[in-house]
Amino acid sequence: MIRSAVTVSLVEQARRGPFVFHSDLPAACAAAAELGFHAIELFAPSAQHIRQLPLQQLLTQHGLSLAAAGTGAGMLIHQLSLCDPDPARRQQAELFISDIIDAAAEFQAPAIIGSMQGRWTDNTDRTTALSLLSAALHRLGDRAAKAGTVLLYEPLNRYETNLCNTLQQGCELLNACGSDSVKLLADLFHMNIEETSIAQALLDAGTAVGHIHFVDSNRQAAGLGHIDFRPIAAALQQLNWHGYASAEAFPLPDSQSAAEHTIRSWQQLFGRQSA
Ligand code: LER
Ligand code: MN
Repeated sequence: MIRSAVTVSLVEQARRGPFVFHSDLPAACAAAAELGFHAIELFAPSAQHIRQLPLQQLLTQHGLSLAAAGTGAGMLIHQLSLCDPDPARRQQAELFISDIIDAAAEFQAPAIIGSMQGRWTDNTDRTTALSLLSAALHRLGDRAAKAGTVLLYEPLNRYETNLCNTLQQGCELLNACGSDSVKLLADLFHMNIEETSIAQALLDAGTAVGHIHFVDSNRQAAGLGHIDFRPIAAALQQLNWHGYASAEAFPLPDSQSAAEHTIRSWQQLFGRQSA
């Protein structure tokens, strides 16, 4: 079953970021439930922040699940990354992520590594950066497995990382990392920039894909850009894929409309498959 989720950011520094709902978690949960979403995906400043929220109460009240928790605040607020040339900074990055893995696991949800992967630079060459990332993913995958969940690793487009831009590169990294507990996050916005065929890339990656960022070419809600979602839905159906299609999109023209467009597209594409 492909379940629907919608993003909520509680990170002040990400106010202009691609999240459907911002700041007000109770209002976001109420709106998500009202529209029929199964879950929310949370982008929070830290694990400590997540633990201080009345998250369980809100999820229970609205019959929602937690689909995943992002870790990008570690980069956005603290400029941390898993391939920083400074070992102490790398350790801080790993600690920041492992705390979020544990906090999300309390809700049976995985953490996401996107921008926290970092990039290779003049100070860390590509091979070194990829091996640092691979080793960190292995340890963090173990951490997730111990907490009863998985870890999601997200290839990003070339303007956001120079490590892995495609699902194929993501699969190679996961093979090198050698942990069954790390899955790929397929973000359709990044894939629209990097893949030759989004549907074929999903078919090729198959069971390595654990989560989808369901969004259009212009990073607006699905249906508001020019991605043809029909071959993507057909590929997922062919794979008998199970997981969340989670709307990581700009709140355009506003949060409520972006959420409405998303759920309408989700119902047209996946509603029948998922009934
Ligand atoms: C960043 O562009 C992105 O897609 C996020 O999901 C990564 O944290
Ligand atoms: Mn994404």
